[in-house]
Amino acid sequence: MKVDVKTHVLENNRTQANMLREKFQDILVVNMTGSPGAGKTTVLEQVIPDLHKEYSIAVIEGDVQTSRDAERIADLGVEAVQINTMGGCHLDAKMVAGCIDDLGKLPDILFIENIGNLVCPAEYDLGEDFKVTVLSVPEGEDKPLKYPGMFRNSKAVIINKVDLLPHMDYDIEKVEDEIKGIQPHIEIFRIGKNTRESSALLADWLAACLKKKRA
Ligand SMILES: Nc1nc2c(ncn2[C@@H]2O[C@H](COP(=O)(O)OP(=O)(O)O)[C@@H](O)[C@H]2O)c(=O)[nH]1
Ligand SMILES: [Mg+2]
Repeated sequence: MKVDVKTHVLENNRTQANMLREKFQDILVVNMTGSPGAGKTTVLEQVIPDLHKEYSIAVIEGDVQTSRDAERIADLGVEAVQINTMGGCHLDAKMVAGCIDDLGKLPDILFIENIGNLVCPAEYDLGEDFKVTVLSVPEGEDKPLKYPGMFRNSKAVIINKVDLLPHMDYDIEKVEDEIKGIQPHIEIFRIGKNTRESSALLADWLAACLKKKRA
């Protein structure tokens, strides 16, 4: 008998994720994905202070090791829980379920920062409303076409570090067209250091997603 291990693992994960989604009925859960160093934690540091004026926020931080990102988030005055996968290349729904009670009361918006990787996090449902992928200019123009699964499974993409565009050979319009070629309805946000308005747009969009879910 042939057993398709990958399908079996993903089905088990989906069952657990659906149980989480029941729990998350009244809150917005955003699974943040992207390569190591793309700027996932930095983007959270930019949007959380805006959103925290009106909403309670918590963050689950996934990392292979260390609690550095959770400490950065805790410095913003919001709750942060760290999951260390000790070598694992993605978070799964069981890991999220295992730490959700550490948060106490569920917040209005829960961010889950996934392990830095454009491959397997695309396939693991964590009970989230949607994935937001952070892509950064120094990674190069070719990443959406090389890792289409991540873009197909994301509701929004942030092209981060746009402040570096003048120093790089990077055609941002072409990259955006290629992302839309993979997923025509995707939202795209350009964010960069010293461009505050753009992270404010992302914060507004996330708040609108929460309001729509609760309407
Ligand atoms: N120039 C520039 N650097 C950035 C920007 N966002 C993040 N970085 C830098 O990129 C590095 C990785 O950021 P981090 O948020 O830790 O990435 P993560 O691994 O995806 O969470 C840090 O040194 C940040 O200061 C940006 O918009 N512009
Ligand atoms: Mg990080």
